[in-house]
Amino acid sequence: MENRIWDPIHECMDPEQRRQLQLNRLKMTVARCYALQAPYRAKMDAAGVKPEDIQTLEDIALLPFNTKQDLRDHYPKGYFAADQADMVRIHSTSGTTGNPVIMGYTHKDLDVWQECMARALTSVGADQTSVVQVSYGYGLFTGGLGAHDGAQRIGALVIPTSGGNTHRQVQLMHDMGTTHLCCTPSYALYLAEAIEASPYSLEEFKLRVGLFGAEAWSEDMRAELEKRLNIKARDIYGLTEVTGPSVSMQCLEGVGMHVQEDHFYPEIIDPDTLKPLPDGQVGELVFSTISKEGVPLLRYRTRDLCSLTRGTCVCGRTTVRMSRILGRTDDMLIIRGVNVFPTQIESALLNLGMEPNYMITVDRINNLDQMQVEVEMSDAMFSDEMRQVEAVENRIRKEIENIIGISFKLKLCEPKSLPRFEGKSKRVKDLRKR
Ligand code: DLL
Repeated sequence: MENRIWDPIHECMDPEQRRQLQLNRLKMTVARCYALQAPYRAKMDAAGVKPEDIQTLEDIALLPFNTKQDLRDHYPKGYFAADQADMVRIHSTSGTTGNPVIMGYTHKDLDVWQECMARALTSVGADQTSVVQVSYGYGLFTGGLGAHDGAQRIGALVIPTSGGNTHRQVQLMHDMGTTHLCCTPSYALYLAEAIEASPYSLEEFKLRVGLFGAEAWSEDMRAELEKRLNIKARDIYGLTEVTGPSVSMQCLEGVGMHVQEDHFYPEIIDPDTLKPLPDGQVGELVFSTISKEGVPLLRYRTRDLCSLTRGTCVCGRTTVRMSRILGRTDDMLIIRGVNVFPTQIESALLNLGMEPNYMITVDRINNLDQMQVEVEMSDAMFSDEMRQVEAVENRIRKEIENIIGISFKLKLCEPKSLPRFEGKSKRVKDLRKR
């Protein structure tokens, strides 16, 4: 596959020149937020910062943070910085509690987003000869429409399947010769299972690349999906509050995700002290949108944990790269004081050659945190003798314990008995939060 670049001027820009562009855009955004976003102006006033205090990129550290709670508190339109007449679309995140977050996009915002998604698709070898199947959900979730618009912009043939109806997905993928698949990694795994159970052999498909994101996944999962689907699996990141998919994306080189820095300015902070951390250190990712009109956000705390690396990539892009997301500060489970991420269980199961179909339940019994992990057996394991099942159980327990470092209750389940996910997976039940 050829290494192509959609927008060489911005993606391969001299970093010093880019910093100048970022500073100009940051200053404009700060002025816009101060003038038009009453809740943020109040925050800046409380912090004693005026727009003219921002003279260098480092001055960004003077600005107050924004959080999801701020957006919820000012639901639905408190952060809108453009007239509703100039907004052309909304997207929304549905939290489990409280108000959802509504983000409005102007024509220009959608244009920038489409450009970013066009960059992402081009970076994984897609062009107008490609067939892009969009199996992210369409609607208020940004995945479906975001990927769709970008694929259309590069002139690819788009198959807008959205999530679900897995048999039809497989049939269309086969019959239409899908080359690029966009969905969550957990749905990609489900599709791999469905292909294996279908009358078609993998060789009959034209699939070359998967652009997977919207949830945390491990390197082991990447290897598994590459093997099971005979593709290159690449990571794509984004969030509704900043824009949607393609805030950053992995190119075919597969080393980190290129941040679309001319539009989104990233920082890594220590989530406890809130102080900026140097490149290479893992901390909370914070984004400032520097070209948005509808709902610009300064120093938005994503809660996602990762690190940043600078330097020119083999592909030629000069943009800063972020590591895989290791987890979220708020989906990290703290069990008896130990930090556990669901992706660690995923890795453990894949290391054992098992499918990463699992559920985690955490509860507090007699003041003590208890974790149960349900793991699905394969057909072969299920039909084995009891003695062998015990041996398998011990192996699984040991592998998971080695990775997470705490004891837990393991429950083996029948093949295909645990839920499959068409969008973002939900593998944790934390009963302590009742
Ligand atoms: O998930 C946007 C998106 C759609 C990204 C399709 C990629 C592909 P939200 O629903 O607002 O937006 O959720 C954002 O999802 O803060 C991360 O915690 C998580 N997330 C998104 N992409 C990745 C990724 C979309 N590649 C939240 N790796 C973010 C890990 C991801 N986590």
